[in-house]
Amino acid sequence: DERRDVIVVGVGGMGSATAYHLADRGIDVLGLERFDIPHTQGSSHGITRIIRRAYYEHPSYIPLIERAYELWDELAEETGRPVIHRTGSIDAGPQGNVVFEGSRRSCEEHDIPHEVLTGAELNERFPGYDLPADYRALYQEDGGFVVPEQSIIGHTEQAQAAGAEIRAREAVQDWVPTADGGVRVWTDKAVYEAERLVLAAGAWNYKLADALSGLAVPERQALAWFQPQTPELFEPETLPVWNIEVPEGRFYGFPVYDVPGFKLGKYHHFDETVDPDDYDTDPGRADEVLLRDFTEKYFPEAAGPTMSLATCMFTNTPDEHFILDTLPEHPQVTVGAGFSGHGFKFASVIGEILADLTADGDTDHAIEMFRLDRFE
Ligand code: PYC
Repeated sequence: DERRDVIVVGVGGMGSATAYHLADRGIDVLGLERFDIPHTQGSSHGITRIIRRAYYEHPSYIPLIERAYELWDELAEETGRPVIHRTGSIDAGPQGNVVFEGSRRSCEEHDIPHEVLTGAELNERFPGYDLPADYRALYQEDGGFVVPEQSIIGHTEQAQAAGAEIRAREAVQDWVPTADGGVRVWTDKAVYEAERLVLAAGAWNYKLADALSGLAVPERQALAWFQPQTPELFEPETLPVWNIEVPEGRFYGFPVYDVPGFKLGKYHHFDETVDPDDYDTDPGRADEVLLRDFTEKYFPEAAGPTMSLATCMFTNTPDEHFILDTLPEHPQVTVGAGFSGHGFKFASVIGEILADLTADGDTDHAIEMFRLDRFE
């Protein structure tokens, strides 16, 4: 095989966007995906991912989310695919809680329009919710969800249209730097060479870079979809996406879309660190019970029969902020890793950032917070 400009490892949420942005700049890209495009083995399946401008995790994410929204709208327009839906977002919890207070801080610092509601006001305005009356909720009208499978397909189509070659069912096994500053990559089917390498392999990234050891740790998650008893309260028009902290933990969820059920999950579910090649991918009774108990208490009209269950993975960093950088020992290798359960909404802009780091060695986006040297 001839030498490529760039090989992208992993053509999921982040890799497909990166392949698109590189190819769009006229760069010769080979994208390698070990499963299918799209697939359900990693972190980019399950039909819906929250997108929100109210960013309780840190105000530094706001400039990135603004660009992510622009790029999602462009992708929707250029491909005709329904990749983004606006429902409004709710970030709520007991008074003083970080989900509410952090969201309010990010909105205030960045002049993002928002409304503050009590739990009682929230329950009245959006009657699918049944939160304690004295909770605090922040409503932000631009919140909603992105559709991971559609965006992977859309970015892949766009990448291919711009000349990228994408190969699925081909697993990268190893890579080495070459004497001339490039890389050699072994898969289960072939050996390739390239000037640069992008690691966008999600939960598998730590197996491809020693520098990520202990810094991008996969964790098993579970999702449930329950049939609402009062469907009209749980439609995209009537139920904003939500992040809510309660004494049982931090949960998140969505109106009914595509799968016929109200979808929810709990952050860090059972705190189970896993090997992505060897863990229990089958959802079980304990997963279902945890999510049903929460639903019965806080969204009682949604707690009808189970429609679907699934598992997926988070890949957590120690501070739960992303890793976006080149490898210190190997500047020809770019990494996008450790999205810690809140990355998909940014996939459109992560593709642009990883393309910048790969093509130019740097980016105009503010990514200081995401560099590897913060862990030193
Ligand atoms: O970032 O809003 C979010 C989110 C919801 C579930 C996991 N992450």
